[in-house]
Amino acid sequence: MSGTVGTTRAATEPRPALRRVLVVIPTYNEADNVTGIVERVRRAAPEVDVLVADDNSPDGTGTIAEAMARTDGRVHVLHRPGKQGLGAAYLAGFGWARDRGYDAVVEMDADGSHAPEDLPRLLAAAVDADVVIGSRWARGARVVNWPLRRLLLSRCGNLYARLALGMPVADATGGYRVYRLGVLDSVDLGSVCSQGYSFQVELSRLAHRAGARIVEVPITFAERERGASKMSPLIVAEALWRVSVWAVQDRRAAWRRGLHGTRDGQVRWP
Ligand SMILES: Nc1nc2c(ncn2[C@@H]2O[C@H](COP(=O)(O)OP(=O)(O)O)[C@@H](O)[C@H]2O)c(=O)[nH]1
Ligand SMILES: [Mg+2]
Repeated sequence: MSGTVGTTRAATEPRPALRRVLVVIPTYNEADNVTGIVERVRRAAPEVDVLVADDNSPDGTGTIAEAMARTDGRVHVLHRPGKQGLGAAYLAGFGWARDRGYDAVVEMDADGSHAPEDLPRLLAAAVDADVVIGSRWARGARVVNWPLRRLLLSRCGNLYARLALGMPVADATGGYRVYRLGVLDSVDLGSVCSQGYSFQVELSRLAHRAGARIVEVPITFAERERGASKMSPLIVAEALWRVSVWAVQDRRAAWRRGLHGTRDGQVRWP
């Protein structure tokens, strides 16, 4: 394990046991993947529940998930009216978890890039952390079969996010995570504006600023084998734009409060 950040609560300070965990899997046109991923989660971590948050996928993903939910009481489906982006699907999933008294939520892609077999390791790390990131860029992690342009995008995006926002997180854009509900309750989720993948950066930033203890656990991330990626230039542009705006806002706020930027341009929070 590596990359521990956030110090408000000491590593040794006991955190409540994670009794009820919900894995939220956002889906849009994942008919070829949804059955396999849910089955793998159930096998890898039989004690956790699964919520498929489907945006009314035209390929029938929601119907397939519904059939699984009928035969497995730990599988649930949240049918959403239409494609509204990853961020909105996760926020709806988090709300679903809070309403039902879960202790933690897990974010996981449907396409197999995030191996459910790594979940026990992530949950073990959450025993003394508020947020656990399954990290592609922590020491010991591997990225398999990703095209060079995606590798570069992820590397550069994370570097930019880290420098611009002063967050010592190696994989701020990664989407394999555990959040304790307490952390989500301590941040203003109503202020979250990201629609696409900048959602992950936005939540990292909010959690970091709230003093959450964020731990990165190395994972092996593999490119999807079936179905199409929903990544688009618009999603990249949104992330770039939002990170830049947050960076300016952070510096303005620090300046107003009379805080000093560090020599590397990062902002230290009180
Ligand atoms: N509910 C929902 N899920 C989405 C949406 N966009 C992407 N996803 C899901 O988010 C996960 C990651 O998307 P993916 O296309 O694999 O992105 P990539 O790994 O960056 O290429 C997958 O499970 C997608 O089905 C959306 O608008 N709504
Ligand atoms: Mg993917």
